[in-house]
Amino acid sequence: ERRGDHGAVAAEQVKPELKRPPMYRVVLMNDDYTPMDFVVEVLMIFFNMNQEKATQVMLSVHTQGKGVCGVFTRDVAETKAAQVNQYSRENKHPLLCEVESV
Ligand code: TYC
Repeated sequence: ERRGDHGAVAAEQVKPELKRPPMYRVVLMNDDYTPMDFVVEVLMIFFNMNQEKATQVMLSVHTQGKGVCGVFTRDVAETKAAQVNQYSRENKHPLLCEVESV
């Protein structure tokens, strides 16, 4: 059966199965107070980066003002951003993580 073709009869009423869901960027915002080491730790814990990659991304956010931590489906992006913000508040840092659509 052809992809997205749910049979000849229904073919014109039924949408094809959409393979690519909308994607969302998880971005980290710079601030003047969160320690660099904490940001690196966050990137390693929540975005599975190694220390070298996490350091690169942290420094890019530090100099550019914001930076992309990863691109995910909506639920995953929202969950990661919420986890980062909760972890930052628990540790009394103002680090802000946001979600934006790609
Ligand atoms: N600007 C912070 C400092 O100088 C470091 C920092 C980097 C903070 C990235 C937030 O998303 C951030 N300590």
